[in-house]
Formats: sequence, C-alpha cells, structure tokens
Amino acid sequence: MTDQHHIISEDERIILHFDLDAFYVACERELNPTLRSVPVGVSQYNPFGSLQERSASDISSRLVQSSNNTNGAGSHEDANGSLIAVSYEARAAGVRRNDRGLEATKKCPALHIVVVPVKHGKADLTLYRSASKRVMNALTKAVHDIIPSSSGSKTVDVPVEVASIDEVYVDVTKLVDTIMEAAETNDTRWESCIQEARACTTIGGIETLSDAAQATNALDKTDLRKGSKLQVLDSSVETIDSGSLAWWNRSTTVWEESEMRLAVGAMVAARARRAVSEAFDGGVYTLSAGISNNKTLAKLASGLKKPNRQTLINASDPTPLEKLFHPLPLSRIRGLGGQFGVKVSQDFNVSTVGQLSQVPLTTLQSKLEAKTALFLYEISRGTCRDPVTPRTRPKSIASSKTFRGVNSISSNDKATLTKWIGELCNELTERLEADHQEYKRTASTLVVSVGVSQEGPSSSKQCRAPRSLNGYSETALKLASQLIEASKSRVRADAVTVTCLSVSATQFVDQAAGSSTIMAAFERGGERSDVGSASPVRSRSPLQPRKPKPSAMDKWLASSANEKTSSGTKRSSGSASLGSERVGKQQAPSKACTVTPPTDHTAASAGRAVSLPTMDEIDPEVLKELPDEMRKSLMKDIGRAHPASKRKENGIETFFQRKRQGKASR
Ligand code: DCP
Ligand code: CA
Repeated sequence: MTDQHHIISEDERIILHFDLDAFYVACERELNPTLRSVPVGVSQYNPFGSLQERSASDISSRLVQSSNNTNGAGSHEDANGSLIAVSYEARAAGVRRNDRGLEATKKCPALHIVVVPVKHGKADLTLYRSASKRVMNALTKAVHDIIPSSSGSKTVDVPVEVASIDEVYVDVTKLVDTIMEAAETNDTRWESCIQEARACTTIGGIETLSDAAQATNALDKTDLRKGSKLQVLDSSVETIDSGSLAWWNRSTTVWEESEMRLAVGAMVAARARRAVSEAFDGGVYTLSAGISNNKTLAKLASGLKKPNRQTLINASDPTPLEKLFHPLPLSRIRGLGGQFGVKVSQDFNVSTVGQLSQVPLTTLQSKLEAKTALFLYEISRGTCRDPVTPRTRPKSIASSKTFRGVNSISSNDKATLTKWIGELCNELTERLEADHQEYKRTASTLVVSVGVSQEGPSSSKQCRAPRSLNGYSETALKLASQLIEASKSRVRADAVTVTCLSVSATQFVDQAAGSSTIMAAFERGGERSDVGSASPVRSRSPLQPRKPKPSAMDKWLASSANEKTSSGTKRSSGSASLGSERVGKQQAPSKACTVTPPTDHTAASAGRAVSLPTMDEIDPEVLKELPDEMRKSLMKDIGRAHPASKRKENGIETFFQRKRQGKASR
C-alpha cells in the first residue's frame, strides 16, 4: 500500500473525460425534431437494401422504420441494417447496439430507425463529423468561459484532446488552481462552487451501489458497449445516492486539498455539460463526464453513469481503487480492451484489475518490454502518466469499406476493384479538400490496405501522396494491385478474395508557413518525385523535364512503397477501422476544390538542385509528425547542406533531444 500511495501521489492533475450520449442518435435528433422524444436506432448502411444514395438532409428517405410505418420509406432490407447507435429510450426496451433493425423493432415496436446517410456506395459520416466539431467547439468555449474574471488577462492553459468523434479529454489542472486561488479570498464563492458539483456528481467507490449499478460495473467492455439495460435503469435515478451525498456533506475541515481540487473539477464538468446542452436546440447533445487525476480513471468514471451524469474518482483514495477499480474486468481499462488485454489476461492468468495488481513488477518484466510492464504495473494501481495532448485536428483521414460474404470481390474482377478504389478515393479526396480549406495543410503520405479472406490481417503499403488529388485513384489502385499480387504469391493462388479496402492520407504538412514548412522546402527547388503515381511504378512523360538528382529524402521516398509493406493495419486516432465502415472520430466535412501544393516549376525545369531550409526554418511541429526514417534522413541532409545550422541552439536536433529528455524524465 505504501508503494501504491507513493506512485499515486505523483499525479496531482485534474483530468476530465466527456463522452456524448448516444451520439449519432443526438445528431439525427438535431436534424429531425420529431425524433426527440421517441425511441431511435441509427442503422448502418445495409448492402442488401435498396443501395440508394441518401443525403443527410433527406430525412424522410432515411427514416426507414417508424412506429406507424407511414413515414417509413424504406424497403424491408433497408430497415434491417444493424444498429450502430441506440437511444436510451430504446435501450430501456431491450434494444442493443448491433441488433438488426427488424429484430429490434420486435423488442420495441415504437422504435424509429434512421439509416446513416449514403454516398459513394457507403456510409457518409459527414453529418456526424460536423456535429462533433460543433459540439467540441461549444465544450471548449464552455470550459474557457469558466476561467474566473479575476484572473484578468492571465491566460490559463487548458489542453483539450479530442480523442474520438464523441469523446474528449480536458486537463483542467491550471483552471482548477486558478479557481481555487480566486475562491480562497471568498468563502461564499467556494460554497456555491461545491453546491453546483454536489447536485450532480456521484463519487465512484464511495457511492451506495444499487443492484443495477453493481451489475453494470461488472459488465465487460463488449457488453457495456452494446448498451446495458441495467445502466439505463440506474441512470434514470435522478438524485445522488446517499453514500456520495455523505462524502459531499462532510465538514469542510476534514477535506483534503486533493479532494477540494477534484470537487472544483466536478463543478467545471457540470457547468460545461450544462452549457453544451443549452447551446443546441432542444438540448439534444448531452454528455456524461468523468473527473479524476488521470486519463484512465477519468474515462472509466465517465462510463459509470450514463446518460447525462458525471462521476468522480479520487485516485489518491484507496477505497475507490479497492472497491470499484480492482473488481473490474481487465477489458474495461483504456488500452486493455483488445487483443493486448486478452494476451495479458492469458499470460498472467488474471481477469480483473485487482488480480493484475497482485502480479509483481519483476514477473511482468520477465514477459514484457520494460515500458509495457511498467504501464501495467501502474495502471493496475490507478496511475497513468499519459498527458492530455492538445489535439483538435485529425492525424489521418481514411476511407474504407468491407465486403463480406456475397459482396466480397475476386481479385480477377478488376472492374469492381477499380470502381471501389475510385469511390473510396473520391470520398477521401473530398474530405482532404475540406481539410485543406480548414487547416491549410496537405497529406504527404498515402496508405492503402487490402484484406483478403485467404489471409489473416490486412496488408498495407504506403507511398508519398500524389501532388494532385486527381492522382489518388490511380496511385491507390497501383498500390492495391501490388498488395493483391503479393497476397496471391503468399497463399500460392491464382486469385484471392478481397474482403476490405482502405485508403488513407496521413503525415499532414502545414502549408501556411511558406518556407518554414518541410513541403515548401522540397517544392522550392524541385519537382516532386511522385506526381500522380506510387514511387515504384513512376513513369515520366517524354514532355516532362528530367528531374534533378534526387536527395536522400527523395530516394527514401522512392523506395518507401517497396520497403514499407507491412502486415496488419495500425489503427490511428481519427482514422477508419478497417473491420467496419465506422470511420472514427473527428474529421472534417467535405466540399470541393482542388488542392495543389505550391510548386516552383521554373526551378524544376531549370534542373536546379533541391534547396533545403536551415534547421531554424523548419517548424518542429511539422517535423515531429514525420516517420522516424523520414525525419532522420531529412536532418542528415540538412546537416550536410548547412553544417552551421546543425550546431544552432534551437535546432531541430536540440528540439528532439529535449523531447526525448522530457519523455525520459516523465
Ligand atoms: N459507432 C459506430 N460503430 C460502432 C460503434 C459506434 O459507428 N461499432 C458510432 C455511433 C455512436 C458513436 O460512434 O453513436 C459513438 O460511439 P459510442 O460507443 O460512444 O456510443 P454512443 O455514443 O452511441 O452511446 P453511449 O451513450 O453509450 O456513449
Ligand atoms: Ca458516446
């Protein structure tokens, strides 16, 4: 226990996690007020349905099932897609995520089923992405509005990390400190601050647990995600339980400072949630929140009471850890919900967090890398050092589609493969255009993934992104066919069956800063090496000028499509899951315009050597997004071209050194 306390006391941050309730349902309710007080399910696009394109605003054609069916415009199959979002009214009637529409209607005859908008032959998530952005903006503004006016012009740093389409972490440590300072001189203010939080905050682990709450806490991640009936019943209780109230009503003389800070965090969460709900017509967007000292516990807390409730977990109090945290199935912990969690469970023969906390660090280290072992050791004690990294823009943009059963595509059917790669690239480039308009940046890497039924994980290949968005389809098709050929030779077959395709654009480079961006640096002196085609299959028109001698960077890029073939598709935040059409989280809506990075063709045709920027000219934020090899190669080139700049104090080398030191000392 001493050991435990020592680790936990290091973390004095106050972290909030917000999760929108039944998010896609809320988006549909904003668009169509008739759905606001009835049970609603949002259905996935069903490839066996009428296949018609449906725009978001076409609400009557998307309402494929309603209670009296007079509005229901869809065919039997249209209404039978699987449900990806379920309103809490429908959950109370037993409807769960992944239920097929018709099965769900049997459980809940009053159910209204809305099918997601459809474009390019697949789900179009623009509606949800743009709603997400508006809600996240409202939330960020709400938190900033809480900064006490007494702090004057002093800016309070409140990092906001948009973690998915409907989840966000906010580090309110500094805001809480500022509020505490302001309240110190004014007891009434402090009292009213506590009042606000007390009215709506459950205290995790201290709460007097109802049977329903107890049963909910025992659910594993998969069951919880499907939407628990128990969870609904418990959340319908309006008042705070007696255990939590007793915690709030303690005499102020016994409050620890850490508890006071968490209470202020709870006040911030409550006010922000209320402000978001009031900012939208009909209060359609409600959030659940978790208040704690780190991201893991804050996320856990926000899921404990849903919808529209908030829970506080005090990481420095052993009671919640023992009573609430330790009995949880491993899968409920952030990072342990997938394959890694299963492996940990098997390797150490543990199924709950408490059992994991009994495994000595040395045992964990004997089977795992030092970093991973320490992560598990700490996480089982409620400690997590992961910082809230300010992020409101997606790291990558992806478009993917699965082709299951009769929809799978033979690799011999080139026409169908070409059609789908084209559709996916159309969606991707539309979103890239919108992203460029909003953020003035361009993706520098194109990644293509192909899954085939004869092999396990999908395989991926990447190359430098084509300069013009018109080149995406052709380049993606080339990479896809190379992947398919490789797959055929691995399984020694003349044809394979394609079950999923994905195209994604990543490694964004800012364009606004002109010469201070890496992109500008390469465009200044020479033509990009891969116009409209994947590097290994590059062709040069006889009319095109001969390229200047490639730099190490260009060579690296030229070989990247060959070297970078890897098995399995890494899922990054903001990108699509390959296994489904769920295109996660926080991307921009789309509209057309052509994005072309700035190019100095005069220099290119003159065959001048690529002129590299000095270290000082490069924006470190741009560089840190680059893959290691690309960064190293670039730094080497710059070091050679500008030996003096390499020695500069604020050079890029120093920047990364500082970063590394920062990481090591954390
Ligand atoms: N989603 C999806 N496919 C899935 C899971 C979710 O498209 N397999 C979409 C629909 C959800 C949204 O993502 O509305 C957010 O997912 P959540 O898991 O947060 O679920 P909800 O917000 O719908 O419900 P809850 O109130 O339980 O958070
Ligand atoms: Ca949610």
